[in-house]
Amino acid sequence: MEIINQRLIDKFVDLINQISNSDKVAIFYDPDGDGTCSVVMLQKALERLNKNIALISNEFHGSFNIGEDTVNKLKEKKITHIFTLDLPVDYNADNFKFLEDFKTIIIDHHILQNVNHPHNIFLIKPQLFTNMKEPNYYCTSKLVYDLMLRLVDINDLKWLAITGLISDYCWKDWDEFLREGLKQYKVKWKDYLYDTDFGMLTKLITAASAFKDNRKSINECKNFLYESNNLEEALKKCKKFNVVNKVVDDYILNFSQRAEHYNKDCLLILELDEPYSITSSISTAVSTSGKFPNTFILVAQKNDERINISARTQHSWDANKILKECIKGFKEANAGGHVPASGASMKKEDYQTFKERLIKSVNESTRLKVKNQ
Ligand SMILES: [Mn+2]
Repeated sequence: MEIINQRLIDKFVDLINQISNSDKVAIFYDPDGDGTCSVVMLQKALERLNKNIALISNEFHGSFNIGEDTVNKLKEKKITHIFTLDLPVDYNADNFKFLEDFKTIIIDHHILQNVNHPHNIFLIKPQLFTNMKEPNYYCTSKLVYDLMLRLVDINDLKWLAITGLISDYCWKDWDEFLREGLKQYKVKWKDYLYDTDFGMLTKLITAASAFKDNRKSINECKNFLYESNNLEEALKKCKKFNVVNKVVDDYILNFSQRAEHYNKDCLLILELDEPYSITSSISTAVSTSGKFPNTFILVAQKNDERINISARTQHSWDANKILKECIKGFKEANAGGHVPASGASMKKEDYQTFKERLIKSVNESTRLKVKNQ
């Protein structure tokens, strides 16, 4: 990976340096493994730079659609600067309008949608300053770590950058960084990094975010990470969230038996009804296990009156595109993500149609032709 736009990084550094003592910062982060590691690093880095953080919020998850209520709350708190982490803010151009009175810094690795944003918005994504072929592998935790390292010593937080990278499955582009990092922390290397101690921490963060408890558990988890000086301490504190993983593990172990098989195993669908939001934990683990290298994995879960979907494909299909096509015309439905990992949400009554469309669209003939496969 090479930096091809140093100017953008310099501008980022300037922007941070320009935050004054009287300014007030708000941070919005996606409460997943990558976003949670990012926010702890950013919070600590900004505190070390004596910046005044007035609000940290994880009210947006997976998407970012800010509205008047949140804007009013920010104004009441006299917020001047907003950071967003791991959230695709540029997907909705309305956000730019709502954010017009703030300086906003978007740190993210989702596909670029709206480059034409107003002057007060600063967008930093890997495709804007590196030559990476797959910029989505430069996840937000690694971005925050690398960027903030230019301003302040946060070498002691490297364990959080590693955890974020592993959590978002960004392994192949950061082999050297990960190998050296694990060695430094005396953690035994395993090719399947979810099986390392770092992998365990990603699972505990994901578990905390899975509780349907109004984000109480994920907030607690974020605070545990903040209070921890190293991986060991974090693992100890976060151990209590492991109860979710036992349920998840059972589904992973028995995935093939419990899933519905379609189109000569091109498509496997698992439908669940559990008190935790665990679709992406299951789909990620099943997809990265190596057991189904050429399968479109879909996990669907009922959540009140809606169905939440998580899809994984190991580059065999464009999951992002397929999900978007399958929800076309549905009211109050959304879909989005990356080529190998994507999610969707829709009303319960639309699920059957969605499923029929999906079965039609995932087959041998729609498989992506990707090099190095
Ligand atoms: Mn991410």
